[in-house]
Amino acid sequence: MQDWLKKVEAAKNLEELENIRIGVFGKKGFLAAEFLRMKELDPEAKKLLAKELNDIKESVGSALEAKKEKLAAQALKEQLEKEKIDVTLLHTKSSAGALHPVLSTMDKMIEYFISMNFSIETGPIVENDFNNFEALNLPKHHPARDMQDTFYMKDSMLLRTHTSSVQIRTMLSQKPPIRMIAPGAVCRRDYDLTHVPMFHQVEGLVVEEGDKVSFANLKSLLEEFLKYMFGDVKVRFRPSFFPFTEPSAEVDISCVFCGGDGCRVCKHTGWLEVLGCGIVDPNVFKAVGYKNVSGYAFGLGVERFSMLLNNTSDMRSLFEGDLRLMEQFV
Ligand code: 2U9
Repeated sequence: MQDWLKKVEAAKNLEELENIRIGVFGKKGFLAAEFLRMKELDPEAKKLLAKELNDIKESVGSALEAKKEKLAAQALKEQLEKEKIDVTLLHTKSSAGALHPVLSTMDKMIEYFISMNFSIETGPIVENDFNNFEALNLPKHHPARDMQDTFYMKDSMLLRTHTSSVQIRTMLSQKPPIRMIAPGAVCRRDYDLTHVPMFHQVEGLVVEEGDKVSFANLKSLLEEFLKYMFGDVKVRFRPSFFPFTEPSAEVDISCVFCGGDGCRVCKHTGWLEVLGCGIVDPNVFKAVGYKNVSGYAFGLGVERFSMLLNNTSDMRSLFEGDLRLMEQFV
């Protein structure tokens, strides 16, 4: 036994200690062999050997445990010493941060509308059915409410699918005239080259008493806006349909990559669709209790603008946090 204890004491590292443990306690180790030998002994000798072996088992076992703790503490100390970092040392290479391209694009949009005397309104992302759908002339069972597009939560709450719910909230709490934009995050169940499940919109709404508001007002506002964002581009309005506006239009700009000649980005049409807009549907005003008013509204996806301004081909790359992409915007 003294031999084993000496060996344990002399072990210089955890590996040596483990070899000693296997030598004593292992399947082919000292104790196993001794217990096997016991079978051949007479009862008295057997008793003596059993006691001796149990003593060895106990004292060598606890010596191993104690030594293991000591060696582990020593190993940790050595490792900490070796990997020590002086956090007070000066870092020679510092890098500047920058706004995320979606945020800087949104800021530029907000700048334009502030200059046009619009107020900035915000609202919650978790919305109720009335503000997100019902009040916007999207009755129950309308296809745009499909489970495919909307993230539903419990108690008939949902993640807003557009920021139009902010316009509804604003109309419910203020009287006309209203001249507002609602920038913010929205959520839809979509994920591919040109869609991510959380993206950003800027929507606008102008409401005046009587019939002061015209499509011509809307058209000139958006033409100026698109020239502010993209420089010298051509702008065209195409008839379209939205449940919350009537009449409605989609707005295209001449392709910012080929100047209208046709390329892969504009699918050889020379045009890029960037906005939706229209005269507010009377059903929307009815839902919020507005009478004798007229208004126009528009909506756009900020990521799409950011991608066109910065030549980004995959929308998902904007949200992967890859520094090699982000460093290009410093
Ligand atoms: C109220 C009344 C009308 C907002 C509008 C669009 C047209 C539109 C899309 C652009 C790209 C959404 O992000 S996108 O997928 N939006 O085309 N949005 S009119 O109309 C409103 C909003 C609120 C009370």
